[in-house]
Amino acid sequence: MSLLETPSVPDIPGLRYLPDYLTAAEEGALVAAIEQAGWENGGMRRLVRQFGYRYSFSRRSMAPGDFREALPNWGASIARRLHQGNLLPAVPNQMLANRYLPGEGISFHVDAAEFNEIAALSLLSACVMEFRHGKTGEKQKIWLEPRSLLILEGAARWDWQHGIPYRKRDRHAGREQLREPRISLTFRIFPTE
Ligand SMILES: O=C(O)CCC(=O)C(=O)O
Repeated sequence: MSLLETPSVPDIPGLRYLPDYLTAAEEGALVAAIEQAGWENGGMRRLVRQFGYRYSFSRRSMAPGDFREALPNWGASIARRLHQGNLLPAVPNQMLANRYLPGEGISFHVDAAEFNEIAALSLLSACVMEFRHGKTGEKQKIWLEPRSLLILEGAARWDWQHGIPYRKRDRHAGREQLREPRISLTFRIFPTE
């Protein structure tokens, strides 16, 4: 394998990758529901829409008073499924949709400390997600396919930053893969007790 290719799943403790977590019909229904809910221009280089607790990107924090609305039914059923399938320790009460056009990404970051475990669904397009260890700088990559689920807990959640490079194509499986518009749906738990 060439050095430029993306290995399948990196060996990072606490990282779990579940391909085909959703059916194509479920993916289509989720995309339609998100598009109908509409997007916010949060001043970032991608569109977002938050549901449930609203994290303040400008304040970089969240507090109990930041609860706005229950998750809509279509999100609540995925949230329950994540908990019932033992993928998350509680039913997530925050959901963030991100919309990336080809060329857009998200800088390396560790999610806000107010949340604990994270689950992220990929919809519509594949892309590379990169991981960078906070202390050693070691880098790893994962190829996120549409309809897959990524779980980050433990070291993968706290010791490694994750990000999506700002570019229009990724190299995977020996060839250049053009990105399509991609939506991710991130489920997080804001402990309230
Ligand atoms: O788009 C993704 O899969 C990841 C999104 C993310 O890292 C975030 O919302 O903090």
